[in-house]
Amino acid sequence: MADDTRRKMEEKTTNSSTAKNEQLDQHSENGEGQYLTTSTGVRINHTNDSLKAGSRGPTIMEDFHFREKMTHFDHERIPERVVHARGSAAHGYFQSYGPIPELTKAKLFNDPEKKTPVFVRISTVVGFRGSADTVRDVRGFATKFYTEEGNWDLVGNNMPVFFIQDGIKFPDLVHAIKPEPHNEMPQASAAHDNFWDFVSLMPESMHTIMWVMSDRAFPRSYAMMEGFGVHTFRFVNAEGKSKFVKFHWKPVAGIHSLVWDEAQKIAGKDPDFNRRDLWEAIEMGNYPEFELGVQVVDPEDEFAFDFDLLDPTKIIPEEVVPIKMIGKMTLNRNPDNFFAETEQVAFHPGHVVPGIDFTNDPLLQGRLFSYVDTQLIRLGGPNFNEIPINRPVVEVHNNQRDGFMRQTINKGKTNYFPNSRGGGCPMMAPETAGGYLHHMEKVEGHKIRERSDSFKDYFGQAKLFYNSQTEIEKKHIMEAFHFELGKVKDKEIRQRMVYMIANVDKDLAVKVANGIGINPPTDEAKIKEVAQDHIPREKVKSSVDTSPAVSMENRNNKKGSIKGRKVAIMIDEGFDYETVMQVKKKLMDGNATAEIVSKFHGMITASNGETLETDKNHITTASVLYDAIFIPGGAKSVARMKNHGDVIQFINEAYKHCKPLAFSGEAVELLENTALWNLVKEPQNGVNVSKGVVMASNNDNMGDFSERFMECIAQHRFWEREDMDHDSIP
Ligand code: HDE
Repeated sequence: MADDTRRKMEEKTTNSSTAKNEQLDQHSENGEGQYLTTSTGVRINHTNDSLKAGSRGPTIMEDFHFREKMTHFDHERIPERVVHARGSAAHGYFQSYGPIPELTKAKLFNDPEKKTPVFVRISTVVGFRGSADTVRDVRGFATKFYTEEGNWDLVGNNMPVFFIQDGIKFPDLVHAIKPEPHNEMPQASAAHDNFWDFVSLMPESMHTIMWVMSDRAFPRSYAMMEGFGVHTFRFVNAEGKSKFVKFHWKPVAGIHSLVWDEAQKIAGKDPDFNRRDLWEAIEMGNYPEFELGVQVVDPEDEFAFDFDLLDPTKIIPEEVVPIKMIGKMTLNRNPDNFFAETEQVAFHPGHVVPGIDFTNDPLLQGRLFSYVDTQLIRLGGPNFNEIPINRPVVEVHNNQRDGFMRQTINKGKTNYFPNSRGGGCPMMAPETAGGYLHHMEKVEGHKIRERSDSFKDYFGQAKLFYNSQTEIEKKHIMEAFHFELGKVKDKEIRQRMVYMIANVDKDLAVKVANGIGINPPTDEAKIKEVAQDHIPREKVKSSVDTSPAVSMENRNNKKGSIKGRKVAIMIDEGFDYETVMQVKKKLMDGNATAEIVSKFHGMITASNGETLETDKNHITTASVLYDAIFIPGGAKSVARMKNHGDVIQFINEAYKHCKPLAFSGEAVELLENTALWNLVKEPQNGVNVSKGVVMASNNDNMGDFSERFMECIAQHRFWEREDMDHDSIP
């Protein structure tokens, strides 16, 4: 094939968001309309009975179909990931906002016309594959970009910092946080003695601990959480000039979380909550979108901060170095097969393309070893890059050969380099042909096992994070410590943790101590002792004491979008059809969804004779699975609902979790039977909104009513309710 034709063909396949889909299709199978066969293609005539000597006799060895079917089944499981075992994934594409050649030569960023295919896997860290989605944990956010220069994996998390500063401590961290070795308890939870024992001896973990104690640890939706590359990476441009970069994913739908009580209940009601939400959003065409941003630091400014850029327990506050948005990712297709794609995808921070490079962050350096190593055991050998989901969309040519499950049939007589018998091929690629060049960083030093002093400010940014939270977020952090440390049996560990927290914030430490039956931290020497070799930061020009950007409330409560939210519309026989249709339409227009909830499944007849089918009944769903609740009028419907304990509990619980509620027509009367009646103002004429409860006793202003309800949904939560006395709420 002429070079030119080949190049054009390659461009055609790699220069489109469907390139990966087309490649995957070549490996797909669909049994629709087909006969059942053995793995070798022989058609099977009967699969429900084994081959026996007589219908009541023993099964005979000759039954090749039985043996093959059973043997394959016996070997179906592979080891789950040692961390991030539970995940869900989606296909999509990334598109750059415009060329940034001054920053990087990576082609995926330099052609805004190009759609680079991606596969994204989002995961919890600690729980096993079958654990629940909504546990308190960091979420993994791993993206494989199938670029025209090979695969780039951005293997990040939904929190911008990590627990440890050096990769060598990772096995200890993971052992400490996973269930305890003697009894394998607790599952998918950090709330146990081993973990807090470790943390209480590891001051460097305190910044990340503050993030994990915040509501970021249970995102409302995978489409509503941020993502971070965590480490400082490098961009390298065509002139070989390098700049430091931190990667950020910003969800277009805004950042929203659950509340802890809700998250725990969801873990029972629907352990697949986030996974289902992602799946359904994509099936409905409500595609999750994330903007990719970078914070860029010139090499001259490497030491301009009050922390070390190589320290993965530190952020660069957005107020110090603003984020430049460079592109957007859209997730628009669910995987066809969970195992083949989501389970077998193999990420590796070392998968980079020209224009992206590493720094000496010792955590990143540790990761560069671990990821391939782990795939060797998990996926059974060195050929995991040949599994369809892992293949790049560009051709692969090298002298790697053989190994378990080799797929490629390498032609030719040579499998070594240099060679003359194969015409010197495959050849080394000069930089002009896209050959990867490592950034020529000058490095020299003594071999030494020690931590740089510049990493030893363990508490400065933990303080920064805490001081940047709103009052309600601070309260949630305190409650999280009450929960986590309240589950720790060893009082010495609790006490040590209280002293550790005192290094972040004295007032918080006292509040935590009070909640867990421990003495407040009065001994200054002890506070210093747990801080170990901590060296407080020295303020520099770029220092800040708060960073509003790290508070979800500060950055989000003005967000106008209702995209991706789910609303329960509770009805019964005789409901008001028109208002349901009106509110439903408004929700659909904003790319939110509505589910009709009633006592039983089936068709419900409205007051005007129209019917609606229920999506969920009171047993199959719960208020915790929705962002908001709407109850329309209809005298008969409301009269029936007044006597349903489930409806009353639905309302009270949604109120307790600070969610928007809306009542129209006769439904306002329902409030009499709930704990809300005393808490909200009596409805006036027209539409009345109080603490996120929207009420209209008649249907005269339904346009306004729906509008106000949408605003409340966009706001997500009404924390002012939390300051009230909740004792009256069941
Ligand atoms: Fe990972 N990590 N990690 N990690 N990590 C893995 O690789 C590891 C770290 C992250 O959806 C494993 O294929 C070490 C930071 C994600 O498949 C393993 C260290 C960040 C995923 C591994 C870290 C991450 C993993 C387990 C410290 C955020 C899931 C299975 C030196 C920037 C990827 C696997 C997926 C998975 C090792 C720290 C993110 C064992 C040694 C920091 C999102 O290789």
